[in-house]
Amino acid sequence: MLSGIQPTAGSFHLGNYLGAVRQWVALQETHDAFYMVVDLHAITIPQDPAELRANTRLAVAQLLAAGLDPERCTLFVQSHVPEHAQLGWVMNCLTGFGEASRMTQFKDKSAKQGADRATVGLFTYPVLQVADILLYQANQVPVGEDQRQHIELTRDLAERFNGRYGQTFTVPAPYILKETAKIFDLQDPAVKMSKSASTPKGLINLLDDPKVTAKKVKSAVTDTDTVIRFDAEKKPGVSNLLSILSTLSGSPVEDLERRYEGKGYGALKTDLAEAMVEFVTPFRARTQQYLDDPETLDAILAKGAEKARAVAAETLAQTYDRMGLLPAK
Ligand code: AQP
Repeated sequence: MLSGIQPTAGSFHLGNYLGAVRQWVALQETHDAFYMVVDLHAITIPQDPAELRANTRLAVAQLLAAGLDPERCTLFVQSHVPEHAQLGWVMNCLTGFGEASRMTQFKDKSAKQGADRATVGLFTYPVLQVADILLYQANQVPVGEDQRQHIELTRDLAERFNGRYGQTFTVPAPYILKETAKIFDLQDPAVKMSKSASTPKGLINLLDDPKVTAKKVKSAVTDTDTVIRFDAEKKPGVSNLLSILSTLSGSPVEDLERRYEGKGYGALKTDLAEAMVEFVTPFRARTQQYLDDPETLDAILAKGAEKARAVAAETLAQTYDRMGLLPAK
């Protein structure tokens, strides 16, 4: 099991948590799990150095606050394991230019950057992601729906390498839960909640003041109908709220539909706002506790990098060997 998250926005948003991090926490109990803060992906767009450093620590603190346990998983920072960049280069040499050009996340992100400002790093970041996954021989990758195409690319490249040089890499599958595969913007439920595309009112940042979060939930866009029913096509706003409440409360969507029969959207929003406040209040406090203890944080990361490197170095050495790169004596 392998997954990663960017340290770019400061606070994680609700989409990051429900789409990915929540699954990471559950899966550490049953799988040999590697989770990382992907700072090398973050630098595909310009970053302020001091901010990047602070946000990397903040991302680690949030992962711990969400429930990752360094005794149960390997938690590390991507740049602490140089094999990512090294296998990334190998994968670049295996990827077709046209193949990389078809990645929709690159198209979206480069459009936001402006064609002249998008870097080669941004163009090849899906290929670095391939290396991230293959280094750990991951069977499954818990991510949101927006990452599905990158897992497909990973599968293609793993099979290509194995076909050309002999069985080397495990071919991974995406691990995407239907209910939380895509959390939508609260103001525009046609688009995914995203740190760069959402309006501030449509984006729930987990570290925001809980009062702000409650207000955003209460002003979420719904529709002119009054029935609380899950219908992603006809009632995207209400369906999004139902998915979020269902996951946070553990009640299936059908139970929620029954519970709100004959009630208005106000009741649903009030309960969801309450559930959100209940979730973010201790999350914020725990994050702050980890931030207040940088030595412990650094010790966790040092141990994580050591464990990750042991696995990554073995995969890289085998890859180089299969390809005929002369070993250093
Ligand atoms: N709206 C979402 N619904 C479900 N899952 C989501 N993820 C992101 N948005 C949603 C999942 O979160 C994980 C980490 O993604 P990331 O490192 O790309 O984080 P991000 O850059 O903060 O995500 P954004 O907001 O989507 O960034 P931009 O605006 O740059 O595109 C991944 O598993 C992702 O699927």
